[in-house]
Amino acid sequence: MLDTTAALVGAEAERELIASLPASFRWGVATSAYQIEGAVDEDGRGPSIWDTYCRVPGAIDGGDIGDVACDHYHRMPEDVALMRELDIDTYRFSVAWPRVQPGGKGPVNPAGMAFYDRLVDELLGAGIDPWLTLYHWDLPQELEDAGGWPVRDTAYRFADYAMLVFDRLGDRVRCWTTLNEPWCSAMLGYHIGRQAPGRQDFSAAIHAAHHLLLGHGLGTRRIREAASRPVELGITLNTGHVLPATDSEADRDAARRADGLGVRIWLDPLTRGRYPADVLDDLAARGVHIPVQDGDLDIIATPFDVLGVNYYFASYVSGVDSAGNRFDAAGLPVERSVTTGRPVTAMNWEIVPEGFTDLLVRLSRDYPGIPLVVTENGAAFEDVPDENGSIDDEQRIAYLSAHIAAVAKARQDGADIRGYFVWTLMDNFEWAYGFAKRFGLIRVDYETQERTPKSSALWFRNLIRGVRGDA
Ligand code: IFM
Repeated sequence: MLDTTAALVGAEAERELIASLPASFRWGVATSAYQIEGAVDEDGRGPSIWDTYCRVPGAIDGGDIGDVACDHYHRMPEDVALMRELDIDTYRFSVAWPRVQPGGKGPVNPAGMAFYDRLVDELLGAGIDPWLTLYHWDLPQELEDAGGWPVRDTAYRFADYAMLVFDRLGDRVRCWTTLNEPWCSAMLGYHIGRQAPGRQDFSAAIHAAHHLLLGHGLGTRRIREAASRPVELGITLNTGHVLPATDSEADRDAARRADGLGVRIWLDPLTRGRYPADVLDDLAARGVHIPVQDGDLDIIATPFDVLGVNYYFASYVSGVDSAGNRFDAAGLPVERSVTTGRPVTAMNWEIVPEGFTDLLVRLSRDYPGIPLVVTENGAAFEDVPDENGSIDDEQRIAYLSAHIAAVAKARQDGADIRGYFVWTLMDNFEWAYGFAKRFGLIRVDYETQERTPKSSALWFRNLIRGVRGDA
């Protein structure tokens, strides 16, 4: 039900909730390769679907492109030193597949792999635990040219690539995430077309979803078999938290459908080895079938150790259009986003911290026995530097405080949550929104590449110290 009355619980209550987190709680920041690295033509890196998509006229706001981004490829030691100042214990980053295996198959590119080797050593030297994501959306272009994720072979290519990285870094990296937000890869990339590769084919998106899951399962199995020391394996989902705009049957059905494609089409096969019956029915009604082959669901349901949860907002859906129709011109059931009038971030995302609590509790209840880590949470705001260049980003601090408190509340309500990572370390390339949307704890001046910690960076460091008891 749409509810606009719930408000933030208030600073004092938030502080108490946050203080209830255990000293052992894992604290970190997250980034991804294409969003920060730059150096797209260096040391043998091949093109990815994002290099291609950014060159499509009109695809990226402001015509921005990730060729240089935060120049992290050349400034990595400086960036790790900044992380150290934050007192985080974990840094979640992704490996660029086209940097270590330029065409998506074949031998490793030693120069590209060497970058991640240096990064891992730099992190360990700084006392920071590396948390490695294998795939954060930058598919090698050659694999897209061969059909991309809608094609089954891509899942096998992904597992081979995962092993190349594991063989090199598995002696020092304990935490491995196979995929980041496969919903985005499948739905935004192949159905809605608002992310690379920018295709608009619903059936292709559903095939992509299955092959992403298959790639996850194959990669998880191979890493587990090869590991000679303990590893923590997982996947990160942006499950979203979708609520019906009203209690009407049409709105509840729209929310069920959205939840089907947002949450259950991923977590049911991952944890129960089957796709949800209602999702299969909905797809069949649209003439779409998941290309499951014998044994796939066993592979997909390979046990994993941690579910990464990325949360930014809750959404409300209606099952009727503004004229009250339940079907659109193409005969498809209506699923219309509805706003509630709450405050929004610069992304126009409504701020709903209590939705975070509900989501985490729901995930723990419906998919028990899997520890959760918040692998991304954060907000873009219009940061305004003062005359000295300082950024007093109170809105971001308020957002983070409310959401960390929401995590603590979910723990009190029984959810097994082990850590929280802010999205993101520093302002970076926000995909189709380009560089205009700033999520960072650290400001980046894209002209000079100067980094300036915002007030939120100091606030986050003090929060971590307080919870650890070493304030
Ligand atoms: O920047 C993205 C990130 O790459 C994936 N999760 C959401 C973030 C904010 O949009």
